[in-house]
Amino acid sequence: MKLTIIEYPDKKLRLKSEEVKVFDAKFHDLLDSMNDIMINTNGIGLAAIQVNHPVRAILLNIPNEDNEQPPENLLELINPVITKSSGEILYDEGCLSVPTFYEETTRAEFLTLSYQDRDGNTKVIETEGLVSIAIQHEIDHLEGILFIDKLSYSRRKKFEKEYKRMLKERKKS
Ligand code: Y12
Ligand code: CO
Repeated sequence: MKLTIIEYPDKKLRLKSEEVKVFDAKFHDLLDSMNDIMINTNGIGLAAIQVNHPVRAILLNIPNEDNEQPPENLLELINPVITKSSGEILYDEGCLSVPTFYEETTRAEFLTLSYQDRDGNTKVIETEGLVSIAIQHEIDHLEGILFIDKLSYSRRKKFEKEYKRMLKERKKS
């Protein structure tokens, strides 16, 4: 399946994603194609809405100590729900849909997450650190929320100016 990543300020990123109810070959093809584009664009997390599919599916592949993302480390989280969260952690977040921009964001450090796998089996995991950060970032996408929405008013204004300039420069080259 040919996919492209939607970038801010595309309004489609604001859609609320729908629950996945059918776990068929077409859905598996979407997940496989999402993984291809995530890895090929140096992403570590991707929500289906970022490739124009407003369904509650997210992928994560956090690089290991050697900065590799082996396929066995891929997490496919379908219809994820955070049932418990605690602690606080700060991280310089980036997003494939907001290229070139990074900003420190505060998230919960520890999560309990309920989700379904690609075949619809329900699972529960406990996460910490970067995995928790990535999960919260991606679940926000399912609600149409971007990490730039969490910026202060003045920081957001600065971001909008810099981002517009980046898009203009990119168009020229
Ligand atoms: C911690 C914080 C946020 C997440 C969400 C997932 N974010 C990403 O996967 C970000 C990827 C990213 C990749 C970039 O590299 C390229 O585009 C080649 C990038 O660089 C530029 O835009 C120039 C920015 C973001 C997970 C964990
Ligand atoms: Co993102």
